[in-house]
Amino acid sequence: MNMKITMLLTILMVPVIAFAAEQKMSLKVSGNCGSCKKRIVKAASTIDGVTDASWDKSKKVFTATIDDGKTNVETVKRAILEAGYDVEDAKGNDEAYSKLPECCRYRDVSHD
Ligand SMILES: [Cu+2]
Repeated sequence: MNMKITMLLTILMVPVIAFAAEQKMSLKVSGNCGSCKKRIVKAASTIDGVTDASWDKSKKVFTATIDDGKTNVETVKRAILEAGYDVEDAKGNDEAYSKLPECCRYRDVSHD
């Protein structure tokens, strides 16, 4: 293939690669109930580039689709920690946790 065509194809491919950045993510996130779910989903959804955020109450698993041109898993994880919820091995923000309604304090009470 001649050099000019190769270069042209390379240039044309760049936007395709740049926009094909959506990826699924999942994290283990502690929580108790529907209110926890709302807080977790809200914390993640406020980040630009996060869509389809959800949290499975029985599995304690958070899932979302992220546009990795705009954000990343680490940013989402930090937002959920800030809301007071434990993510994977990291402990959620204590101050935010202490402000949760009593029924949502998953470290002390469980609805399972
Ligand atoms: Cu709750």
